[in-house]
Amino acid sequence: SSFLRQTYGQRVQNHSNPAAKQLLEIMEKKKTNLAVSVDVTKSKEFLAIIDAVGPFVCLVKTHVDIIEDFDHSLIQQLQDLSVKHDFAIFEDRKFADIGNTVALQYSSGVHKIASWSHITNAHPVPGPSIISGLSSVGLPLGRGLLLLSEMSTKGALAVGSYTVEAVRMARAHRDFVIGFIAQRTMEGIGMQGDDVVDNDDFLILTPGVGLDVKGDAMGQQYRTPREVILESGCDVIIVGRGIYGKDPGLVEQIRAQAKRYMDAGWEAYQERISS
Ligand code: 5FU
Repeated sequence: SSFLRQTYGQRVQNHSNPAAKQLLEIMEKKKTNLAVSVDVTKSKEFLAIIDAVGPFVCLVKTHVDIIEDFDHSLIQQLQDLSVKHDFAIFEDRKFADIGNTVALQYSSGVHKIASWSHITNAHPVPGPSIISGLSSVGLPLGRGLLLLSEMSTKGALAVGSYTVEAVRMARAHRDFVIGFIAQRTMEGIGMQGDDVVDNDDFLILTPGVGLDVKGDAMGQQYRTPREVILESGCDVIIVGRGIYGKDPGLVEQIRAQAKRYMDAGWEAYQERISS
């Protein structure tokens, strides 16, 4: 029995991590599997986009280190919007260092990511110690971690046995690792023998989603919500420039695009659970 045919609401009970539960509850309640990636460099634009897409998203994904006029009032405003619109926050930090260093990068510095981001992510390249380091900070705060087991870019090295080992690392740390950044379901990956049951309901959050173009000039590759959710078994579509890319100043256009992606993602999900 696969988790792919369970509803987001049914899957809440498969998780003990508070961030995973929160995300699934929001998805079920708001009927959206859309996450918006807000990669702009000015606070004002950042907040305006988030306020515009808020009603349509389960999650807002940030790269807080690209904001030029960052200060902590921005975090307060982001948190206020997350309460106003009921979405979770995911700082796409892609930690990749030794445990001691990532624990400091996660808790401290200018951004103090662990204090406000419900979910963050890490490259599995250093091995399991990156999970121990991050969980020493994040687990007591109820945070969740995604491992990058695959990437959306042309020529990505996260394939084959690297992906399999990433899944094995996650299985050994189910309290803190809630899922993956990946391009397809990780269900069954790395299981040995036909008699072993895969009891791990990981969340798959998937970037590289676009309805109008196939890629950008820097190696990004886009697939449609239908390919991602229905054909590949992912759970959340992450969309950036497809939503705010045309004119980040035009709130009505951004809202229309967010609605368009939300509808496409939800339709693909409904087809999946009823198949
Ligand atoms: F891990 C990954 C990945 O494999 N591909 C990605 O594109 C992360 N991303 C992020 O998703 C990337 O850093 C951007 O923030 C976002 C995609 O933005 P786009 O504008 O939809 O291409």
